[in-house]
Amino acid sequence: IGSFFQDRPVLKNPFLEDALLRGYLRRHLPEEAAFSDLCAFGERVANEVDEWGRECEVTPPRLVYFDPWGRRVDHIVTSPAWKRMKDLSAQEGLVAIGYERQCGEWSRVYQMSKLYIFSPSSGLYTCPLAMTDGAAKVIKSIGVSWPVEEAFSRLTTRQPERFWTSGQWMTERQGGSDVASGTETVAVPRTDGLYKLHGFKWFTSATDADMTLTLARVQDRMGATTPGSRGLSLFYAEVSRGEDGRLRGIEVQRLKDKLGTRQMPTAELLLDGLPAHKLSEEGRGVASIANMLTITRIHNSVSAVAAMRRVVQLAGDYATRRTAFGKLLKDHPLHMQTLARMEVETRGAFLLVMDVCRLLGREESGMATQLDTHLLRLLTPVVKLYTGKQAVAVVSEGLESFGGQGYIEDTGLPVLLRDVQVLSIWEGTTNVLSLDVLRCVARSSGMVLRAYFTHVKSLLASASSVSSLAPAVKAVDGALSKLEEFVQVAATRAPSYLELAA
Ligand code: MFK
Ligand code: FAD
Repeated sequence: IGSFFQDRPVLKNPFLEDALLRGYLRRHLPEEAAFSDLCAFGERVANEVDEWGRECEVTPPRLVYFDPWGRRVDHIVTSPAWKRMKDLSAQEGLVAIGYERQCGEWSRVYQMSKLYIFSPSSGLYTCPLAMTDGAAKVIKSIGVSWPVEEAFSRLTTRQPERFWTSGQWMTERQGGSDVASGTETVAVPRTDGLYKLHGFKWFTSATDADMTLTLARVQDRMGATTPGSRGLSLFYAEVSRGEDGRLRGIEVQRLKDKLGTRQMPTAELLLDGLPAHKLSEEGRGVASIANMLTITRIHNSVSAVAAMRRVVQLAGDYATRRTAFGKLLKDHPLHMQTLARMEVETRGAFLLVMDVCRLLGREESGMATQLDTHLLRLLTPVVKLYTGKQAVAVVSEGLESFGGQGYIEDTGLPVLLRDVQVLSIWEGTTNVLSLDVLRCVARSSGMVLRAYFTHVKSLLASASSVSSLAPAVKAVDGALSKLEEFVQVAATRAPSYLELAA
């Protein structure tokens, strides 16, 4: 069988290995404690958690419909590693940090840095965490009071035994992008002020969640509902079991058979009288869940750039171990040019993502200027759509840098590609987010875009000594001169889309 065996690429502490992350945090993060925490967590990810992530992939969830005696139970069986991820997430404060605000306006940067280190090793546990964070954000924006104060405290706790995750059930068979037309689920008022939900949710991820936020149309006494966006309201429901062991008001129709994200259950759910509380005013469902979309889209972007960083790190390590044509890959200039291009894409994406996290932190700690608020609104869809696409390109290139081994399942590399493919689809596809950008530009009559380009121009001016930035300055000037034209395009295209949706 020959005597040569190739050394595998080694995952080292992803915090210590990431000079850009550490440099960025050194410049901004005031708390030394946060540094120590990230360093210790990076060690844990490399030495312990990464294995669990692999275990989640090779032991995917399965659905048990019936107990041995024929009773319907709809039990989603997940791996022990997936359960450990839940406890770890609480202990490490992966949601809590964003709400404890230990680092003031930089708390979101701290939290997202931790998730960035965690994400490629997390066995997709970042998905329930994103929705959990999004649900906490919605509750906070609506007001932490009955009936959701207990839920809020559980979503944001560091105690594993109290920690809850949340789902986000929006998509129905007719429409995931156009939820305004696509939502058929109805909410029937009960005499005690609660509602019963009836409908079918076509995609529900991390369905082992303890609660969910979802959209439905309130039925009047005649059983009629209001169509379109203005008929949608936001609901909070707990996922619980009755004394008979059955899920209350839910039947799990089946689990999806997916290209990737296989570590995590994604189910089709029949809502058959699910007890729920209405959280928004009637007809304000989409606007009320928008805060969740902002948070989950930022998490999505963090996961995208984290996957890029991981493949670059592993490819860099492999280049020091693999020999071709008599020298290590790292000594082949053409190979290193490929890795350098991946590195540049990753750095650009990282800085954009972190800037959005910074803006989120400023907004939440009351430090945001009007410009910050506009930038956060504009850049959230931009960063999500850009990094979602870019991650597929970079991770795909990254797999090639391992040659044939990049295509082999048990190296743990192909899963990286499978899992990034979803990042441009869920939480708003690229085109839908592009239209969201147009909507945002049109609604502010271009003010938000002008603010953005002016901001970029001032950043470029502060680095004017770098002559290679001259083309960028020219491009920004060009964009500013065409702004009025673009706003008109946005104003004509965005409303037609909006009318369509209504
Ligand atoms: C690893 C990380 C993983 C992350 C977790 C992933 C798990 C998977 C979870 C999912 O995929 S959940 C499903 C996600 N679904 C989407 O993202 C839906 C994509 N479609 C859109 O985003 C559409 O643009 C939208 C549904 C919002 C269109 O709905 P409408 O009702 O036709 O929109 P309309 O009428 O323009 O807006 C209604 C209100 O919401 C307006 O407020 P006002 O009434 O006060 O004017 C809008 O301004 C507001 N709004 C809409 N989008 C917003 C927003 N506000 C802030 N930010 C936004 N992005
Ligand atoms: P469609 O809306 O039918 O879109 C089809 C195509 O048309 C897309 O390319 C889209 O960009 C394009 N398109 C649509 N409208 C326009 C337009 N106006 N202009 C131009 N192009 C347009 N949803 C949840 O609610 N909760 C979950 O937990 C969840 N988990 C998911 C997990 C996975 C693994 C996947 C794959 C999806 C999940 N989803 C979930 C659903 C996801 O959010 C939707 O699939 C997504 O929003 C797209 O909706 P759709 O599938 O109905 O596609």
